[in-house]
Amino acid sequence: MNERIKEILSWYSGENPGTLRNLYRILMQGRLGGTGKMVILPVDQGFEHGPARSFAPNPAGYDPVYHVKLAIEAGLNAHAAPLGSIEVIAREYAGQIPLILKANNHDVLNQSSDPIPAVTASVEDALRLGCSAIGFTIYPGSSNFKQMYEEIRAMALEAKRAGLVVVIWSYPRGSGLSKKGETAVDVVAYAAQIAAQLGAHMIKVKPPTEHIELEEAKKVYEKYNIPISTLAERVRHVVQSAFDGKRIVIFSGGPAKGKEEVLEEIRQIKEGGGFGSIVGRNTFQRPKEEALKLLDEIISIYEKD
Ligand code: FBP
Repeated sequence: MNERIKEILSWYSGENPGTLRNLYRILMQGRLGGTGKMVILPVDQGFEHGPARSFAPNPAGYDPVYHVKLAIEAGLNAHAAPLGSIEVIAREYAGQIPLILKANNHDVLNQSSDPIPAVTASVEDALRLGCSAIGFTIYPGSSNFKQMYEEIRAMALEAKRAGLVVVIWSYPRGSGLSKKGETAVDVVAYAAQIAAQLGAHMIKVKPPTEHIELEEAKKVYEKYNIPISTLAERVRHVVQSAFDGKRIVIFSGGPAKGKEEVLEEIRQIKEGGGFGSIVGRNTFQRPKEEALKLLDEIISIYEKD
């Protein structure tokens, strides 16, 4: 094991060998294996946004098999999906790429200003399907935060006992925040801290903007001159907010956008010390060859020393 992977695993030394092995698998898989960086393909958007919104731009994506093949061919570190999709692919692709079972999900058929996902899969499902990790979304800022935090507390305990990795999608949202506030730098940093304190091994957040949502926080950012003017600086601050970089923090891709815009964002995430990306729509909504090419360029950015 190289020094960087040893260092990362040392931050999790309280965990059992099963969890460390699964984390190691994710860190060692694919083209970024051994670098301490990672790129993951998440495909839960069919559930989260609806099938046509997610897959009409590239209809091959209606089939869960398409995504796991894309993740393997591109040399990614892991693939995340809800229960039904994992059940379709788990047997045929067993052992070929670490799977993250998305264990709660939300849909847009009942739009509440205080969203809360439903628990849609269990630790037992993850073990039965040979997954390395469970994935769980929390919405800090929703008035239902208490239920989500308590659900992940219970599921994380069970997952850790079973030797799985816990990945938290920490997405600020709800009546406590303005729309702009969902990606404000102070709020995203706070969301990373909350996920770390809830026991996440890996944390997924959205790239933060320069906006500061909370008045009390604003005073502190100004007083201490916390640099937040470039995305790289903001990424650095978010990573620092997750135990001074001792938790793996990765950044999501967001709605489909131009290639140059995606690549520039990745360069900044890399420069800011982000551990990698979890990119869904920007890859699977492109035709396969184009997606493979983009993923190749994304990986090349993370690969550079
Ligand atoms: P994308 O790269 O497509 O944004 O995927 C990352 C992700 O976290 C998905 O797992 C999830 O479905 C989606 O973002 C949620 O997006 P939104 O917050 O816009 O509903």
